[in-house]
Amino acid sequence: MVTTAEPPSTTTAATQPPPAGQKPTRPRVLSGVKPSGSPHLGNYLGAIKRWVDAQDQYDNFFCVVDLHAITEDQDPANMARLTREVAGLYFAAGLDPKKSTVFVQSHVPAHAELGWLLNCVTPMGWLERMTQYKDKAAKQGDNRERISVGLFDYPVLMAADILLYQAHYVPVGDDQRQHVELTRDVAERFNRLFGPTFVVPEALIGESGARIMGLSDPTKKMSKSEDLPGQSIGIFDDPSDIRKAIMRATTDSQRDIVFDESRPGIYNLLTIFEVLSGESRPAIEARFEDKGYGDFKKALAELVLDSLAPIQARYKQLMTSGELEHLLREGAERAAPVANETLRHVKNALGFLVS
Ligand code: AQP
Repeated sequence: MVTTAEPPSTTTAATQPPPAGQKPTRPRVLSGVKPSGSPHLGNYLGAIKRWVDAQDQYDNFFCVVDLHAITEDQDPANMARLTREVAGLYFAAGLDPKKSTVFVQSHVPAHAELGWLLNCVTPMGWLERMTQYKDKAAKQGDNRERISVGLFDYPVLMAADILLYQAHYVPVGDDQRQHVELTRDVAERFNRLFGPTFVVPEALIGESGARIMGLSDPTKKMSKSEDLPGQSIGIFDDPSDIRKAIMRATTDSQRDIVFDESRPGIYNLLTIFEVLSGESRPAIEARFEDKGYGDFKKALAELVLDSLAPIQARYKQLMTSGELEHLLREGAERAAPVANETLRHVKNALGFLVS
C-alpha cells in the first residue's frame, strides 16, 4: 500500500506539537531495553543512567521491549525472568514511577498493531540498509533459516514504539542511531502521504559512554549476545567477577593513562571511569598521571562496584517485595490510552472504518 504521489512535508521538527492530540507540557521521551539477556554496563551507561539523570526534564515513557527479544533465538523459559530483570533494573537504577511511565511493550497491544500499519508504508530498501540487521544476519552465515522476518522488520516495530507516544526525543546508545533515523524517515513519509500525524523524533545520544566496548575485545561493542569470556560487565554480576573482568581487561603495551581513541582498550576503561565519576577528562588524566595500569584498573573496579552496589541492593529489595508486577500493571494502564489515541488517529488517516 505504498502510495507514490507524495505531497510536500508538513511535519519536520521534533519540537513540533503532536497533531494527534497529545500535548505534553514537557518534551516527551521514549526508550527501552530488550530482554534478550541480562543487562550490562553498556545498557546502563548508554541508556538507563541517562534516562534517570534527565527524568525531571521530560515527560518519560520507558518500556521493556519484549517483542524485540523474540526477533532472535530465545528460550521461552527465560523470557519472563529477563523481562522482570530489566524492568526491576529500571526502578532500582532510579526511575521513579511518579515521574516515569514504565511498562512492558507486549502489555500494550497497540505496539504490534502500529508496527503492522507502518510495515505497509516502509520500503524494503530502507530496512535492507540497516547495519544491525546486516551484522546479525551475517553471524548466521549461509543458514537463512535462522534469520527471522522479525529481525529484518525490527526497526519498523521500534518506529511504532516511538511514534505511538509522539515522543520528541529517544535517548539511546550509539548503536541505535540508525534506527532512530529510520523512525524519522517513516514518520516523515507517513505525514507526507496521509497528513500530519506523527511528531518526528530526534535521537538523544550521550557525548561519552554512548558505545561502551567489550573488556576482552575492545574493538567490539559490549553486548548481551556476545559470549566472549570477560567481555561484559553484567549489572547483577558478583563483585568478584566484576573485579576480575576489569583487572584482566585488554589494554596495550604503552604506559600513559590518557584519553586516546587510537588505544581502544584504555580509552574504553577511561570512558567508563569518566561517566561513573562525573569527573572531567583532564582531571582523570591528572589523577592517574604517575600511576600504572594496575592502579588505574583497581580504582576503576572500586568505582564500578560502588556505583552498582546500591542498584543491586534496591533490586534485591524490589524483587522480594512483590511490588514489581503492580508497578508494571500501573505503567501499562497509563501508557495504553496514549498509545491507543495515536493508533486511532493513524487508522483514521489511513481510511479505516474506525469502531
Ligand atoms: N555497548 C553499549 N554501549 C552503550 N549503549 C549501549 N546499548 C546497548 N549496548 C550498548 C544501548 O542500550 C539500550 C538497550 O539496548 P537493546 O536492549 O535495545 O539492545 P542492543 O542495542 O542490540 O544492545 P545489546 O545489549 O548488545 O543487545 P543484543 O546483544 O541482544 O543485540 C539501547 O539504547 C542501546 O543503544
